[in-house]
Amino acid sequence: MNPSLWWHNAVAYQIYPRSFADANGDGIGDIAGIISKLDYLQKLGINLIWLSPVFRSPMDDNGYDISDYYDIATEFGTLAEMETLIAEAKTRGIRILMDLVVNHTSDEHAWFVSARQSKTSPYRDFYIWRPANADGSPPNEQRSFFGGSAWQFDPLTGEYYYHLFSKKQPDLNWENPQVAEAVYTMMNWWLEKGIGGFRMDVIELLGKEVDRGILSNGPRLHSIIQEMCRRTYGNYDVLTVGETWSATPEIAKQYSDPANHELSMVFTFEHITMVWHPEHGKWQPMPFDLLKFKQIIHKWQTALADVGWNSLFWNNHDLPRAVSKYGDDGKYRVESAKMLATALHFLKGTPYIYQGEEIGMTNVQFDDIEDYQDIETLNFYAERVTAGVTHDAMMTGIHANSRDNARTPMHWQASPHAGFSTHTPWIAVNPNYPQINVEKALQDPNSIFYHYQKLVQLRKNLPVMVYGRYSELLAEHPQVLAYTRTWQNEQIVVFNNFSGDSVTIDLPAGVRGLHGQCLISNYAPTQQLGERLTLQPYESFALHHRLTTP
Ligand code: ISL
Ligand code: CA
Repeated sequence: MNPSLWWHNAVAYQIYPRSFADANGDGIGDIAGIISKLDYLQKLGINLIWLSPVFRSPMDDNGYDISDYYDIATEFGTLAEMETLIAEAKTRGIRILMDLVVNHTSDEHAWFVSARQSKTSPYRDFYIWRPANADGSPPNEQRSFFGGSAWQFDPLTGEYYYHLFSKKQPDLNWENPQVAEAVYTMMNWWLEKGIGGFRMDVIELLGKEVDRGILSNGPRLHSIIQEMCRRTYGNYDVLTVGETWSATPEIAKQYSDPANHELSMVFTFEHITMVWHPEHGKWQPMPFDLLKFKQIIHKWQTALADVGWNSLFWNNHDLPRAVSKYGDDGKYRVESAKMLATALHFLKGTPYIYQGEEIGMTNVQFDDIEDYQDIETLNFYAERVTAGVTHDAMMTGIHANSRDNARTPMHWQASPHAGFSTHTPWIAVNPNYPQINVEKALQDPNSIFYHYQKLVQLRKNLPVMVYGRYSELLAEHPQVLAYTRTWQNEQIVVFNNFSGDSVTIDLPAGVRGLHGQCLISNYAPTQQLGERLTLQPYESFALHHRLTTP
């Protein structure tokens, strides 16, 4: 493992610009709003921002539908403001990761506007077109991830185009080398502006073979990424993180082994999808099973121990809030949010904090489907209610897993609209903002915020937290996630009670009786272990000690 890579001990913070901070009072978050909060992020201690897309976009999918990669969405600001954001972040030691969305563009991108005009357009082959079947039906049965067919008939030229997401997000044709060239030019243009790297949207779809029904992990995928690396970010000291839903540990290793010159790391989702129904997916959630969760964490920590690198995250802009999904967002909200933070940040990899996680923001439960804004949520609601699923059953799934759980405005203050905006926001605020907000968190030395601040600081100062070998403890315990990290003669022992009960455990021989320094805890600090350990509801702590050489 090369210890000189700057992102090994970095901590990232994800911003969803539309929902973070609105500076000009139109109800929509913007770049000026982000700039105004950089001091806050510096105080948290993070040194990397993953910025969800801010590019010019008709916002069919809140910016994941890009109509101009070289400009900024009008509602978010200007290119000059984006440059100011990069510069202002830099003076605070913070780099910016841009969101690279190149599986598809918007249908309003100039390439697609030209492509759809005629079969002889120079951009026709930038996208994926197929003739209709003899009866006029689409080329095949493939479905879009947002519901409905993956094929959209375009009457101008009488052919279908392919879209894995909404019909306003036509897929680029990565079999056309001109697409790659155009994307490299764009990536280098941003790299020259001094960005810190790229988060790569659904990158695993780039090698797809539509006619054979191969979507993820297509045969050309890794050579596409290797060439992209060589032609663009490989020439800069930047971080790249790919979104890869179907990566196995072996595939993740392939992406993130530095010898392969592909990506710094990938986001994998096995710990997320484990509660999705095998057939009905996220709309029919299943109960959380800690033993299964522990096996998944263990599997990934072990598989990438020596080669490759993990990313660590509990939530993002597509996922429910961590404290609601894995903790208790009622009685033990503060305890369980801190426990989840500790459990994640002591693992090996680069942690990503999603906006609002650091104050323990929770899922939202709008009663009315009209209050939801997310295209995926709305499409599936319509599709399934038409197919006979009841409103109540759909709302249960939406409350658990709608992407809007992560997208309600950030809570800055107890004032109207949570201090996010002076105007009614584009999506309703979570009504619990008077209790849960940044202003309150900053005034309380025991807040979740300061717990995160401490974790971020510890990672910067403790090589054992970054490079230590991970080893599992109490593998069979159904309520407690525990592990050690060991580096040279230092060791950190971490215990996390994932339940609302107090739990007493018999400690294994290796940790019995040890004493050391309590690095962090969410109850009174524990410095000394006996033969047995009692953990309070959601209690967690990390103990740092030196190993005596045998
Ligand atoms: O959120 C999801 C899981 O249910 C997916 O539907 C999601 O769209 C998928 O994870 C891919 O996500 C990425 O690409 C999408 C965009 O809508 C997401 O926000 C983005 O993270 C299309 O660009
Ligand atoms: Ca605004």
